[in-house]
Amino acid sequence: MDKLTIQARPHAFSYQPNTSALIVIDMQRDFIDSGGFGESLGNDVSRLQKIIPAVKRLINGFRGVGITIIHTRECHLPDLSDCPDAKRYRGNPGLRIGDPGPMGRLLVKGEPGVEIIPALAPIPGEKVIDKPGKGAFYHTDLQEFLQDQHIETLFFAGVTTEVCVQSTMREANDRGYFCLLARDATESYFDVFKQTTIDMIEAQGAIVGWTATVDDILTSFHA
Ligand code: TIU
Repeated sequence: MDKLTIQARPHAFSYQPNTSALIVIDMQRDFIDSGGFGESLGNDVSRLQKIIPAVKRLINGFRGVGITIIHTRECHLPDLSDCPDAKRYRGNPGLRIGDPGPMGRLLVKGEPGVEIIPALAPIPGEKVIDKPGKGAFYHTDLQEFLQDQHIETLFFAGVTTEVCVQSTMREANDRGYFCLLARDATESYFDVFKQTTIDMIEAQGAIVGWTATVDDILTSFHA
């Protein structure tokens, strides 16, 4: 199969659709909706809601050409045995991971807050990875899944840019995957962190990976 090319930053990005996958990071109610984990940390969740249409367009585009789609959700076992104290007992939030909130226990598997928002819900056949860490490779079967599917290139979208998205891109980069982040399909609670993360990823000749807009990516399908 011929390679496709995206007008990406810091320079053009080539990939083969049949060895590519889109990873949509943590577009779950706990980060996007009011009353979840993100808001419990003092964040304005409306910032993240603004990217929903762009993420939807990206997912629909990948579905349209049959490229593998993976969704992740950050969550812990109900007994919190996979939530280290260093993660739970930090800062002074009103609620901690595992505490009951308006959408169930924060970041606990099976609770309503862990569900991916309905607008971006996975469809049958799309893989959903529950991850206890910020990176999606840590304590998950992501690496085995990608190897089984012969995936070489990963496209990224989701939240938050500098936390779970960047951690996962760095893990992927170290494992040898070509990585591209959809700049307008990711968001942070902090404007400066989003921009700085994108700058860091692209710097030094794509030290972590490439970035492009959703339009740039979708255009490459029909070149
Ligand atoms: N707090 C924050 O920015 N992010 C997280 O805690 N997790 C993810 O990024 N998914």
